[in-house]
Amino acid sequence: MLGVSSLFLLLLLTLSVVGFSQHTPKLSRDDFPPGFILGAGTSAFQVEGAVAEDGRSPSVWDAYTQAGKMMDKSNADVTSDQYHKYKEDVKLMSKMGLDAYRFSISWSRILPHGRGAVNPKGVQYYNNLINELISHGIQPHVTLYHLDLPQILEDEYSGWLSPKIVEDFTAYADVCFREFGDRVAHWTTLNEPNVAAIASYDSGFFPPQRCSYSFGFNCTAGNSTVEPYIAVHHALLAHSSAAALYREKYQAKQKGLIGLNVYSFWCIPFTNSTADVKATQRALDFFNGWIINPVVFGDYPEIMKKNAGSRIPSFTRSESERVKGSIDFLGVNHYITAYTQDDSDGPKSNVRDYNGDIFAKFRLSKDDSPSGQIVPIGLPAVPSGLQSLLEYYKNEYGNIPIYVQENGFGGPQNESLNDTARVEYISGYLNATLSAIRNGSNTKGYIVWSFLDVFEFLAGYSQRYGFYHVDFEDKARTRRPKLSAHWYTDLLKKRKEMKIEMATQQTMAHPTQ
Ligand code: IFM
Repeated sequence: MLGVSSLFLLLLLTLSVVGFSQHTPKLSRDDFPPGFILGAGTSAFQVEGAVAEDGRSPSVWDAYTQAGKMMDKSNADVTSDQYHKYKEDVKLMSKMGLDAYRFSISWSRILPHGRGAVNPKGVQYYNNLINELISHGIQPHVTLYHLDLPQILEDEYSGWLSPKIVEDFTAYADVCFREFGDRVAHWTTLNEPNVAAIASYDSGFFPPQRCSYSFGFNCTAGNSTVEPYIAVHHALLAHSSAAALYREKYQAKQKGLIGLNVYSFWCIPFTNSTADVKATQRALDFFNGWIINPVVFGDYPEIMKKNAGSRIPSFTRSESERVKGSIDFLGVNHYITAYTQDDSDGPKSNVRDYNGDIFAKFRLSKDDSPSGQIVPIGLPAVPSGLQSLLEYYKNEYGNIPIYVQENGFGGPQNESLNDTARVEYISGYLNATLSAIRNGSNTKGYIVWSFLDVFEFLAGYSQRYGFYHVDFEDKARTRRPKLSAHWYTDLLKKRKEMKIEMATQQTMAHPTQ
């Protein structure tokens, strides 16, 4: 029989979670395999601010935002100010019980000229951040490049369109491995090279805003029929060169892993017609296989080579050998499932951009009107899409280790702290991840986008993904936890209490049992 004091304790425990009992995670950390990483992430440009401090030079995103090109005219000059508030942020992460914080390094903070002289203050900042994380028991998962190319390299040789980027990226990676690799066990070379190429060189939404007049928006130069393919080609060569360097020079001593990230769409046929089923496979090859086939098999998917012909570069034999097997893990960013419909009978032209080469149309929901391209973010949430995607990667790519490096819910600018939609979203996708693992997927971690509200590349400050609300009007950039932060904390930390709570609820519901 329970004594009065134990009953009181149990009542207290029950009351302490009653605030989010509706959203109490059904999952607990114990459901995941031992060593499974649960974390949250951001990226340098989106979160640091301090864009002109301590020797940092501008990136292409500084030039773009400062020229007033964002729809909301915003820039990231201060954004969430993590450069000055990293200690406060790491405390919050630690209070949440995060296993890992995924962040990226700003290339132009480390190498203000893009290459050559290292900026000691830049190195100091990342040393401070990494040390702070480690002293709080949080693993740093580091991405070397998250869209923020030093502007100086764009001006000098057009950045990712030139093969010169390979050497400069490798030299930058070398500095990072040398300076931080003794404490970093998870390196990701590039974030979303597929979306970066489409957005920068096909539609021209992102800097350097290059596209053909007939395919993109407001570009003054570019060629959407070839440049997306060229940019990805150089990205893959840069990735594999940095990975080779890491493996030859650092891995044995530092014992870390190196991976590459891909923005991973899931596609399902709009109807079960053979044409739609084939179009769906085509879309998966174009979106995801574009990046993953080379690093697993050493070449682009056959359908890409067929449809793009001479517009997609070829790997030489030695390039192919270097690219093949150049990842220890795959980083997966997942937000979208699209219904995919064949479009091979539509009007065809010999002049096609990357999107046109897919011969497919997309809808985010069955009732949408079809579009020739899918936007990289959007609703509705389809958690089963992530499960299917992870299982597809298991089956198609030899069950490679995977970290889900981004998945999260974008709320409106005036989102309330009671972000129940985010709790539901993340809980659904975590359950989907777990189902994939139970079906044999080698998924090793799940990292929520984002730890706190940040500057969004497409939406500026009009969209919020964070566990922590940031007041961008307030000079202090005050952080306030949303419901989702409490919920994730519960999932991460309170498993014992959760079990007691469940036992209590049962006792209370069935007192005689
Ligand atoms: O904020 C972005 C991130 O930089 C890249 N992946 C998608 C996120 C949400 O839009």
